[in-house]
Amino acid sequence: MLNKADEACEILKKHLKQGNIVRLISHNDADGLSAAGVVANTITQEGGQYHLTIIPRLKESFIQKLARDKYQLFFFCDMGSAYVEAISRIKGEVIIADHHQPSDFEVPEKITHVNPHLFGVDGSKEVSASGVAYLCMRGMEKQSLAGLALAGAFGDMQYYDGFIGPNKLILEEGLEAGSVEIHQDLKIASKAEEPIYKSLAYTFQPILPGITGDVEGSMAFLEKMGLSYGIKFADLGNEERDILKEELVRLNPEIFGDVYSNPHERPSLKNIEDLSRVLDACGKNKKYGLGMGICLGEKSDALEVALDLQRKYRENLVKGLDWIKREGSMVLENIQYLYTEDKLRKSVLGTISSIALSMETLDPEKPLLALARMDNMVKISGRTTREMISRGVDLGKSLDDASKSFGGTGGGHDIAAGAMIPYKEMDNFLSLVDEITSYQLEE
Ligand SMILES: [Mn+2]
Repeated sequence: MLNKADEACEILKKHLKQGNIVRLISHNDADGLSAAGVVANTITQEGGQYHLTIIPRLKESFIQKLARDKYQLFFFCDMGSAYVEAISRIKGEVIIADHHQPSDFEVPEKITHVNPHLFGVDGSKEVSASGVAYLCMRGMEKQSLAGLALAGAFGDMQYYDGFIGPNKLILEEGLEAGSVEIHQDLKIASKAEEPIYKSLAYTFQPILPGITGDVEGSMAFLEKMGLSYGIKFADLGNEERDILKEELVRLNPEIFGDVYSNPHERPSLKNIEDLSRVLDACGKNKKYGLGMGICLGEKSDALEVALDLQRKYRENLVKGLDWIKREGSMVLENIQYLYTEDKLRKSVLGTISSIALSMETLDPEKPLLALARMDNMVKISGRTTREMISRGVDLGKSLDDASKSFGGTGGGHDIAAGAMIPYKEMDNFLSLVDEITSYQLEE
């Protein structure tokens, strides 16, 4: 894979040398924004120019439009591997830096397809699109971008007891270059930014029972210890920190461990997981320009605006989790589902589904489909756990198969996938996914 990435690097260098504007297309989540950030930073540093579009998903119609454009180099991040056939109709040269399952279509010579799955590397665990993009820039010595590359890996939940595979290589290069540092600390969200009761309530990874997603629970926890909950973690004394650490570790030992930071970043973004969460909030709120501004280190009020956005987003998460706690899910034989037409709930549906499973607010042994009505269509986010995957569940496959049977589209990873189907087929769709899941569990 490194050789393929180097090929991509040579092609990019060639086009930059010729003064060509790079047509960059990427995905709207934390990984896609980080990937675009890695490529865009590189192009700028090398004195080149790019034209960037961030999109929620790649569509044939969009590729058709690109095929009429006169750029010499098209660069797809975090998407494209499943659309090689359509992309092959684009006139210029193409680089695809993706980590989703590729299609079988034979890749024509003008497309440089960099995807871990083509090289026996697991793209769902070992490297995300930002990492693949980083590997493509490696020939230009871009170790300063390793922190940004790892933010994407965090965003795609690839940190699981440490980084492995290419993610580990990126980490090591970042450590060596001083763009990434590791220290042992409490893994609390937005410690430098929020009062401590919010930091704790907004810590969704790892889960703190009774505190995560529960502002009042968090306040009560701190009061019991005699800690004032209104101040920031950074302003606690050493003794207070020790007491807090001890109590939190008792709730969940995973709360203390390796924390990754980028020493060159602004204070509220130094923690790489915090950076990935801010990007996630930008993506979920369709503020792609803002997210990119942060990746590019723009010195404007972008950061303040983004942090505000993140606050509102987190409030919505807490409200959404409260809704799940109150109402629970509808349970079928092998799966369970949530359904909503509420605008705020829709905006956080996929995320609160993941959290509700990991907090065991909902039964983690049943894959969860979260359905959001969009006029006469229904958008589905599917979530399950690593435990269920080891038992055979593959949501990417079941949502792909089931949605196609009812005139919809779908797909994704085994642990998290999505689909879009006509509203009138919703019940049929649910029973089919239920049935497919039962087969998956039997195999
Ligand atoms: Mn990704």
